[in-house]
Amino acid sequence: MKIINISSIALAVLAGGFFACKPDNAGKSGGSELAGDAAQKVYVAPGKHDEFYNIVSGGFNGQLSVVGLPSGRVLRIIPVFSQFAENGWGYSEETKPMLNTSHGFVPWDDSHHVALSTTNGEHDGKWAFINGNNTPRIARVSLSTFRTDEIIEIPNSGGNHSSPFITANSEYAVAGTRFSVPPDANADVSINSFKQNFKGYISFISIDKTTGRMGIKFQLKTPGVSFDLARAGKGKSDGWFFFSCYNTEQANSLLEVNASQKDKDFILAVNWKKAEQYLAQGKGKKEAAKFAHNVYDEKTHSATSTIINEVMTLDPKECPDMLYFMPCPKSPHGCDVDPTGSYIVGSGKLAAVIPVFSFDKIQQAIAAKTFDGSFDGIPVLKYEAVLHGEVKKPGLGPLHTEFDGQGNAITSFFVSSELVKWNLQSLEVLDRVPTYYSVGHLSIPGGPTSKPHGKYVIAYNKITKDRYLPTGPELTQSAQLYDISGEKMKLLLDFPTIGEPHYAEAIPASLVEKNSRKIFKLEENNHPYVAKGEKEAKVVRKGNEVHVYMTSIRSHFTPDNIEGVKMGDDVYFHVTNLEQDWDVPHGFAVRGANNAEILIMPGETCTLKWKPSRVGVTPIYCTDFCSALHQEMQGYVRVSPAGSKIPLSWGTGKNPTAEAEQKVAKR
Ligand code: K7E
Ligand code: CUA
Repeated sequence: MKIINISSIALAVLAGGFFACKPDNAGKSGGSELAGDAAQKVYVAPGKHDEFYNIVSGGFNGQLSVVGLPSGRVLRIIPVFSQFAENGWGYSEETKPMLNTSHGFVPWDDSHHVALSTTNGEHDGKWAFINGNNTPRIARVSLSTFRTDEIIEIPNSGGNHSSPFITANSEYAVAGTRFSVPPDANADVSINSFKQNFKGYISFISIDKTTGRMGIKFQLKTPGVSFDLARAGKGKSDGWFFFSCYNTEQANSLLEVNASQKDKDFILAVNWKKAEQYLAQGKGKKEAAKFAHNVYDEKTHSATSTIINEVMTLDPKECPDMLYFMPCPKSPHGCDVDPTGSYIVGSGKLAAVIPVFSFDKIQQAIAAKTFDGSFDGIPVLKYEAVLHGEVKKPGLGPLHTEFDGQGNAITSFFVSSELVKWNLQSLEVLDRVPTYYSVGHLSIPGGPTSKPHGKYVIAYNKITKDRYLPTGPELTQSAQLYDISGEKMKLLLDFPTIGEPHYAEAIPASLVEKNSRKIFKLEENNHPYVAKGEKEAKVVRKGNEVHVYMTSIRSHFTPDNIEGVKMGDDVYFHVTNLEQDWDVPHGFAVRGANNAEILIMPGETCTLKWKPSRVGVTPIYCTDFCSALHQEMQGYVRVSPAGSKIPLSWGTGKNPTAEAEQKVAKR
């Protein structure tokens, strides 16, 4: 009884503090902060392009969206971890392997963080990386095709939240496990044995410079805590990585209370160059693990999934001087590194200050062994010794910080619903603006890089209440765009988002648009079922499989009449789009297909599997309005009873049955 009382008081205190969200001047149509020339600043005239691509996580929809800034116009949804019936992602035979995991086919995930590739700490416009939290995965998306090219599963991990964050030269993307877990190879242990058996694994995923190909280079077996967010060092701190950790209490139940006990949790500083040295010295151990690695090949237009059965691990106990804990008040969420790499900003969700750590001081403290004891064998650096200073009374519930490249930082405050700008040197608060409401992440174009592009900050809000037309119990989540070019931040625009945007990055259009892919070359199409011209179109029976090598071009399919399919057959429509013009996809759908349509890009081959459910003639059609005669782009498939003698026949512009019957008669 007593215990319950204490818990509920603690809960009430925490919940009360944590869920208040409206700023003082809430309810006004946007506050006095709305810039007078806001409309002009976000207006992108018809036919004109936006200045930035905003690559936005879809949260629980497992996708990415691409938004133009400053207009807020949605340009594309890129399916990543979730099936997408709009274009057949995860439904087409070619893309199904992309969603394979060690748990089998997993067609959904929860995505939080986007990371754009960098070279020398600056955006290079090549790839976007994004995490799947639930079934731990990292995906790589091409910024040339705007498609998911690769997905790698992370073993020894649960709730892949501290992920993916990348090093300055995109050598690695890291993934820190949110849930500490027992090693996959020996996981049947008592939950109560958390402190002995559970580990907080951090994975270093290598990225090939030219192809982008990922691989798990090694995992660090760190103490059982919860990793929340991370950033790589850059400039002077290149070679280091910083991870915020909570639940240093190592609780395994009622974390809301039990993981909020300590005054300070930690930021883990990882010397990853040192880890590489230990690896080269042979300190790594291969451990059994099981994870999928899925790669999409642009030439075969098909994905393959490979299951890998071991992973290289490094035990910090055998690798001294590689890891250090820094105390950080209290339950830190964001952990951000400024453009010069000199400062590491921790954001304690339950803290009243923002601690700013100095990389130089961290190095000095390590050299002088200014420790404050150790945690599970890892030295804890003395808080005061590594602190650059604290931002006092910044707001309530700091979550994330980005940088404007002018020596300032902007931090989001979930509880007090505001963005607060402060100076990195003086730690003085310079400006604050309300957000509507409960801002989570924020993004400055180039904010996490060595060279922020500045100009705007975008707040990604969790709650919108009265800001939009109501749509029933579920309201849109939203982004708010602020001008940060002047001394004061000025609200310019609200725009709704797709799913829950946790993090997003923005990149100048000039770095991306020139590389945008227009078509896939037909002569380079190595799909095993390609038909490179109408003459190659055919229908082939292999037992009860019927393979249709179909072509599409404005405005017909070849073949568009097919007979001889029987009940019990599995019909594979392999559709090649013969077009070699930009922006001319064709779609394909067949009545009764219980999966999706497919949308085939110029030069590509895509396969829809269909199992007929009844005898009769079934229409097929193109689903994408491709020409004035799109509505004529249709055909029929005749399905006869199992055991029927109707021969397999096909054609376009002729009567396939009559021809087939003639052939049969001649024999
Ligand atoms: Cu939304 Cu980055 Cu998952 Cu903070 S996290 S808000
Ligand atoms: Cu092809 Cu419509």
